[in-house]
Amino acid sequence: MNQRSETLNISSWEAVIPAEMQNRASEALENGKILYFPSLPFSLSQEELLLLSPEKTDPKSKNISYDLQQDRVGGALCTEEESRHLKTMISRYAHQSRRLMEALIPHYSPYLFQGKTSLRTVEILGRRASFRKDDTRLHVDSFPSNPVRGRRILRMFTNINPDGKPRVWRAGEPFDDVVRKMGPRTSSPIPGTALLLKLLRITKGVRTPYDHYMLQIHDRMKRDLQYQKNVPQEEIQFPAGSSWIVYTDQVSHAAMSGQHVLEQTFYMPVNGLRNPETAPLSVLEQFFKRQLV
Ligand SMILES: O=C(O)CCC(=O)C(=O)O
Ligand SMILES: [Fe+2]
Repeated sequence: MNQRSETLNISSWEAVIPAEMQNRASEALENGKILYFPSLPFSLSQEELLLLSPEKTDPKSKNISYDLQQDRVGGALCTEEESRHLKTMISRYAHQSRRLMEALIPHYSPYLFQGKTSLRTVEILGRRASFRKDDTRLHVDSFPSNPVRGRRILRMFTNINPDGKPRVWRAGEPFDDVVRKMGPRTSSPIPGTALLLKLLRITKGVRTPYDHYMLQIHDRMKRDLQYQKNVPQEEIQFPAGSSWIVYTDQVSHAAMSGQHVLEQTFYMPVNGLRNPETAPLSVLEQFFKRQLV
């Protein structure tokens, strides 16, 4: 589809995937490409289709989220019956995306930790957000309250738009280039801060120097409007019925428009990768010449 993606023609969540394709998938992903499945739709029942409405998302949240571990839905404004359908739909996506991830890269299976699943029904275009939460600006993922301690953020998306509307992204420069530009603009962590943030429950766990630098890079990218405009970039359209997988901590991305996707987050420890050298942790440790977790 373009330079920044690798297309895989898999059209079933239960597909048996040949070894050649498994290797292509892990290599592309770890080298910072978006794995693109042009025809991998997620089917919805009549009741589930009715849930695709932004009014059912609590205005205080960006999206409806589901925690498979606890079997709990958050951020929804629904009747009891709607909640039941909502849970059925999102948990089905959680299971299908896990199943596909494991078939696609069996090497990852023992390491993959399944994070939140989300249903995103609010149109991106025109949505208001502070610069830090504004995902229409190019960024690599890093979240203030959610330290990952070096683990990778791997996300799977499916465009479930019932009107055939694409989700439109921009993809920016390779991670090495991001670090070369933004690394020198970061400041060092202040000793004691990470512990304080944890004690005040601002972070869910201690923020490592890795989390600190990733968050600074995320913020510095989003804050710099010249960078946003001038950095090499490419528009990517994900049509309704397509799916894609990407290491969002490594691939500079921005979501420009679109409505209705399902998303599954996985966390991957660096030692579970086929090539740990490609991890943002390795790149940053080399850049700062120190251990960061
Ligand atoms: O909702 C989207 O299409 C992507 C937003 C984003 O930046 C992300 O999920 O990391
Ligand atoms: Fe993101």
